[in-house]
Amino acid sequence: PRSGATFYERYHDLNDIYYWMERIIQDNPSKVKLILIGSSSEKRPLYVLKLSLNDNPDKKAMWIDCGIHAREWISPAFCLWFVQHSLSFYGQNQDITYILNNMDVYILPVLNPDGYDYTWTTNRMWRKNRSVSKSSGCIGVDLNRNFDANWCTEGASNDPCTEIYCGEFPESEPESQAVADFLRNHKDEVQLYFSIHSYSQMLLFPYSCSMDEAENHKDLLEMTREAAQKIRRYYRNTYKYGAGSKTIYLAPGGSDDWAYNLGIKYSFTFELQDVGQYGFLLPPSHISKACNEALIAVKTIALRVIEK
Ligand code: ING
Ligand code: ZN
Repeated sequence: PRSGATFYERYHDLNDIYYWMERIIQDNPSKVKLILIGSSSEKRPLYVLKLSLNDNPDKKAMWIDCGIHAREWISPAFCLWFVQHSLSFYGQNQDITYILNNMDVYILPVLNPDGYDYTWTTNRMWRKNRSVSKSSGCIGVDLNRNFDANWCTEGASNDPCTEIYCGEFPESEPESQAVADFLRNHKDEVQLYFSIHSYSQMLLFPYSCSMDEAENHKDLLEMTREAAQKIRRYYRNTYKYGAGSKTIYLAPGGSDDWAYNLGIKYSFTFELQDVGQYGFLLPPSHISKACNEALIAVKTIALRVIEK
């Protein structure tokens, strides 16, 4: 590692992330709980951390998932960064204190552990999960095309050998099914949903699965506009914002659209750094700035949602 870089300024393989989770719960037993929500197609555990820093009875919650796409390494790095920031600055930083006094946080650091491990051992540019298609022998479903939101229409493929394969049916994959089941069971509590990707520097919201406008489009647009403005002001970096289909591309079966249709009306997909210079291979020296940018965007939006 670069000399002076902390744990959070490096990328970590899957086993290190599992060890990190163990340590976080051991060191913070009253604040963090480990929840097993399912297992991957290669039978790795899917763990969610629940941060609950205040026992205010009628607290709502936010959800953050990272690592749905294997090669987007800055994404799991952000989930770790967020947990570290929350635990270190609760009671110190005004915004994170206010947010955690009003919301619990469910964090899934690696939604696609099989794919993530494969990018460390075999193919750095792998995107999908690692389930085997019986018909073709090809491997992997794009988990962000496998949710039940205009599933497998334009912007996804039914060819198992492509990068945007939608799977055999909605939630055919254990990873997407575990997330969907968890959110269905917690939908009265979870008000705010984030899915973290890279790259392209965008703050996106529904819909990506069609050109329709979300019912609260104006609200979502204003929240992302404010978040992008803060990133520009504090970190001198530019993030685009808007509905997915009009800002990035038409993409059915995504988790944020599905969560939105479930009733989580504040639902976002963030595309972190960069805009293509390094792309998925963002150097570790950029982790701190990339994560701080995303953090300010999460905080800005969470504060607005709490005010509603
Ligand atoms: N981008 C997302 C993708 O899955 C996206 C864009 C956002 C799709 C929201 C659907 C919903 O293609 C990356 N980089 O993966
Ligand atoms: Zn992605």
